Amino acid sequence: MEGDVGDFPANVAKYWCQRYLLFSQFDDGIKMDEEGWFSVTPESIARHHASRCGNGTVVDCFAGVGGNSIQFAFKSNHVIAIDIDSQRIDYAQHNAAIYGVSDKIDFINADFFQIAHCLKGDSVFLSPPWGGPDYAKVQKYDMETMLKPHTGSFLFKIASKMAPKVVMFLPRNVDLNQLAELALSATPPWSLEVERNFLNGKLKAITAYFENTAK
Ligand code: MGP
Ligand code: SAH
Repeated sequence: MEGDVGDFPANVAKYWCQRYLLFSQFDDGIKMDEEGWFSVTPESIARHHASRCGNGTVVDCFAGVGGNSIQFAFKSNHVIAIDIDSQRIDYAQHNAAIYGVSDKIDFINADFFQIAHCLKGDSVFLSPPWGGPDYAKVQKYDMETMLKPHTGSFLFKIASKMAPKVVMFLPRNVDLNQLAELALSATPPWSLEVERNFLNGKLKAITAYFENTAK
């Protein structure tokens, strides 16, 4: 994707201006689409997620254009990247090749919820659609009504059967009480650590790390 900020629609231009924060190798031919632009995890935050997920198998359930999967591939032995959108998972594979890590990743074009029962890993990473950039218009983001395509509690329930560690990347205005409720909903309760992710001094998002400490 080449050009000048004026070549992009206003809703994408804001993200194009931040392109090197999203992908430091952007100019090597990174491919994006509109949802990719507003959803991709900035590279330094994705690198941090990867450092926290360890070197075992990581399942990236909503891979998008690959921002997180690429960084997981640098740190872990095996990454499973899933996306329901066939063009976006193709872009993820293309982008991973630019970073030289596509051989570490299995790319699956599927509805995560249809295949979740077949998947196991050491960590499960969830960065689902938040309902678009309008997520920031409400004071408190409600995971039970605003996350797509399913509620936060449904997501956690499915993911917690796949691995002893579940990591959720969520809006900066998410209701923290709801995160505590998720951790307490497991039997026995899982531990929860909530992290605020800043980029150049600006709060971008929140990451919740849930762990089954009984295992
Ligand atoms: P943002 O709030 O749209 O951007 O998203 P920014 O630059 O903080 O906007 P500002 O106008 O408040 O300054 C911040 C970050 O959240 C993005 O870079 C993405 O990493 C992430 N993000 C945003 N959305 C809408 C989604 C989403 O729907 N899903 C996921 N997984 N991540 C998102
Ligand atoms: N972390 C990613 C961005 C994820 S955006 C990155 O850094 O690039 C959320 C993604 O979830 C979108 O690409 C969307 O196509 C995908 N998605 C939505 N519903 C899905 C489902 N049921 N199964 C798998 N992927 C889904």
